[in-house]
Amino acid sequence: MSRSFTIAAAQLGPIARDEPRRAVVARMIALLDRAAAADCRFVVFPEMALTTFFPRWHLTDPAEVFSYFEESMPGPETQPLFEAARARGIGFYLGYCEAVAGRTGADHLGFNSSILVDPDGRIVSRYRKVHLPGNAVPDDTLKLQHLEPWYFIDGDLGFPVADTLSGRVGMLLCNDRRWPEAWRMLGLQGAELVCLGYNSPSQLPDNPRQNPLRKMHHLMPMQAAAYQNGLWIVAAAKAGMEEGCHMMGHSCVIAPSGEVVALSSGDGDELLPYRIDLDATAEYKRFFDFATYRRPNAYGLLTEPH
Ligand code: CDV
Repeated sequence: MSRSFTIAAAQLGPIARDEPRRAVVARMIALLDRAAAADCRFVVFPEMALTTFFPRWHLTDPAEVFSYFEESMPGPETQPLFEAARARGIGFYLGYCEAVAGRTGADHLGFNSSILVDPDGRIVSRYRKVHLPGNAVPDDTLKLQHLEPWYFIDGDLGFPVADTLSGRVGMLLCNDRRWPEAWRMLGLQGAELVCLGYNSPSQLPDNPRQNPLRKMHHLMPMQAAAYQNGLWIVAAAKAGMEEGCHMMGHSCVIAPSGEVVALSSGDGDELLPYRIDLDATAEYKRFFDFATYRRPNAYGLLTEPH
């Protein structure tokens, strides 16, 4: 199978608090139609792609919190997405909230997860977000809450890499992209492509000095990570004004050179196809040649708690 193929970031515009899964899945299938027309083999959907980004609120009704989680994947409402992708011969990355059986209450009901589904419709890998940003307990004095450590359990699967799409493919979720350790864990396993979905507000009302830097702080760590680990990155946003919070778009494809080779232009549902060649990773992997040049003996602090 060729190691050169077309892949796409499938950016989603805002999802309303009361928007049913069925409607969101229909939007995703429309993006799959566009992906099929662009001859894509794989598409990357955002983090928490099936619902609104609820961790921006301190929700106290357990039933509402539970409604944002999936008890099975695929489940009755996501099965049509799997079928549509398989019928078109397209694999996908999907971010969603994974419920853990037996949990009750309004907090720690499960994981912020993603899966890789191959073009035959098989789930080949699962990731649970490691870097959960924001507050571990609600703080109603903040202008914008971000309660991932309150709603989710810390990811416990490490940083898996799957042999699929004729290469080695890893996954990350949103805030992970700002952590070099996450990328290195994937680079050390030979990842050639990393898929990442995100929900990032355009403005940080509690840290307004960072607002003009938001785009740079989004792209810069990924450009460095692509170059330093010799891998492709496809990152898909939830974009636009979602329930009063503007989510940054800027879905992108980043080459192993560190160059941003494709960037989304709008705030809505948008497909960003780009032809990648996994063999283009080789010259960068050769340059950094981890086995020869890394000095793990000098890096002890990296794995020590501080
Ligand atoms: N979903 C995220 O992980 N969002 C964070 C926010 C809190 C800044 C991000 O790193 O984009």
